[in-house]
Amino acid sequence: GKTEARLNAEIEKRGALFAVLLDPDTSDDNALLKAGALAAENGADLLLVGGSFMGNFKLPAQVAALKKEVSLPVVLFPGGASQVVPGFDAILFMTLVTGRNPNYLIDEQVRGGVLVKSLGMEAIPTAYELINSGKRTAVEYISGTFPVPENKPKLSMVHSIAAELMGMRYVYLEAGSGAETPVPVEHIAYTRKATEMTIITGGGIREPESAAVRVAAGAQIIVTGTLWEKVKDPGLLKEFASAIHVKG
Ligand code: 1GP
Repeated sequence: GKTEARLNAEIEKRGALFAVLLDPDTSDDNALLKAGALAAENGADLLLVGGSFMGNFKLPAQVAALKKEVSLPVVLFPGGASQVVPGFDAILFMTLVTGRNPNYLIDEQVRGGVLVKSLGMEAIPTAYELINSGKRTAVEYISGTFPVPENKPKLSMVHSIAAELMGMRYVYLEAGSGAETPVPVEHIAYTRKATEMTIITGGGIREPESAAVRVAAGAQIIVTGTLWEKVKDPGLLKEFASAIHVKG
C-alpha cells in the first residue's frame, strides 16, 4: 500500500521514525488537530490515533480536519473492530500474537476486516506483542492475556518468527500505555536478528535517550503517547526527533 511504502522509504532515509500517539477520546473538537499539528511541526513523522476505548462520534470529522492541516500519515491504531472508522491513511491491522485469547487472534479481525474492506482502507498487517513492564497495563487487563516476561526476549522472538511466516510485515513490541518501564532492548534485538519485519515499539518511553537505545537495538518506529498529555514542549519533541533520526 501507499502508506506502508511511504513509511518504509522514510525509514530507509532517516534510520527510524518518530510516531506520536494521539488520544481519540476528546470532546474538544480542536484537541486532536492541535496535538497533531504540534507534533508535525516539531519532528514527528507519523501520527497514530487509538487506545483501548474509543467513544467519540466526532472522530471521523476530527481526523479529516487533522488530515487537511498536516501532511504526515495518520494511521489508526485500534483496540478493536468497533474502532474502524473512515478518514485514516491506513490501519495497523493487528493480531495480539503473544496472547491466547481467540477474540484478539481472529474475532476482532473478522469483524473489523469487513469494515476495512468496505472503506477501502489500506491495512498494514501487524503482529502485536505485549511485553511485561512492571505494573499491570490496560492492554493486559482488557485483552485478558499474559504479557511476555521481561526477562524472556527469546519468547517474543519466537512469536515474531511465527508472525513473519504468517505474512505479517510489521511487529509492534508493546509495553503498554503509561508503562513503568519500556520494552527491554533485548526483546527488540532478538526480533531484529530473527526477522525482517519493521519493528515498532512503544509504552513508557519518556526520554529521548530511551528512544535512541531502542533504535540502536533495531526498532524503526518509536511511539510516544502519554508523555505529551502533560508536556506540550516543542523542544522535547525536537529532541526526540533528533535522537530517533539517526541517519539525519
Ligand atoms: C501505547 O505504545 C503506546 O500503546 C504508547 O505508550 O503512552 O506510554 O507513550 P505511552
